[in-house]
Amino acid sequence: MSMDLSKISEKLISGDVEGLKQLTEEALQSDTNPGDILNHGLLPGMDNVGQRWKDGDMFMPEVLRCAKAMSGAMDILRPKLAESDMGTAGTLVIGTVAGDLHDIGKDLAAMMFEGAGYKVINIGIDQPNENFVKAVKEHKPNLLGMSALLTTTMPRMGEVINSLKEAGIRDQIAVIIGGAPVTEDFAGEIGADLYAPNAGSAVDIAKEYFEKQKA
Ligand code: B1M
Repeated sequence: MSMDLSKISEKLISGDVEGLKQLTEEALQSDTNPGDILNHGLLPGMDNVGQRWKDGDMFMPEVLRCAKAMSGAMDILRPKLAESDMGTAGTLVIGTVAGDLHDIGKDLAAMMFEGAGYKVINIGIDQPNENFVKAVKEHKPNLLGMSALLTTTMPRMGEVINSLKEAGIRDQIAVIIGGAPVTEDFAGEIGADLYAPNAGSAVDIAKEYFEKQKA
């Protein structure tokens, strides 16, 4: 019998790393769909954490612990999601731009894409502009994702886009950007194709974009 997935959300919100791993295993053993565990257990839990953070009801060490719990559960889910996948939706190269060490939102976005069937190449934090270009050349994704949490590092996103143009590969990919200080207007200014206000919407925004391209 499928598990009540609010238990997963609650365990995540409590930042119980080992408890969440155990519960995730139990959910899989009880034949709960891995996509449901992600979409109806982990992600609502993480959304709740984000909201509590914004409201000042949760502090940074707790947020980090919740992110660690999420990551532990994802390590268990990842292979199952890949098995249950509806085929590869595409390939995403994603990273946090140079000078920026924030990775929680970027990793959430990566997980969302992974959960939606994308092959995800997460190149990490503090990535020099040329590493994005190198990764695009190497992995030939259809989507490049960049995250920035600092107003001082946001300009790196535009620089990466310019480097892609210089390398003659800008037209081969769609660029999606996100991060707390990033806005739709900024995305337009730097010539990004897509802006996602949160990790949850990023996949839908990309899907809609690719569907429009096909039509
Ligand atoms: Co930093 N930090 N931080 N920090 N930090 C902020 C961003 C800040 C707003 C805090 C503040 O002053 N109020 C501020 C930036 C101010 C500004 O630039 N305007 C700030 C600062 C100043 C700094 C330092 C400079 C502090 C210092 O050392 N004096 C320093 C910089 C280090 C560096 O990067 N070079 C620093 C360091 C750190 C830690 C290392 C301690 C830690 C990061 C740990 C980590 O990421 N592993 C940290 C944290 C945790 C934060 C806050 C508190 C939380 C960020 C977070 O993870 N939020 C943050 C304050 C805040 O945001 N309220 C703050 C939760 C996460 C889920 O949200 O990343 O926004 P977020 O992601 C969202 C969306 O933006 C979106 O989806 C997610 C939600 O679903 N999204 C995408 C993000 N990327 C996306 C990509 C996409 C799509 C959607 O597609 C590609």
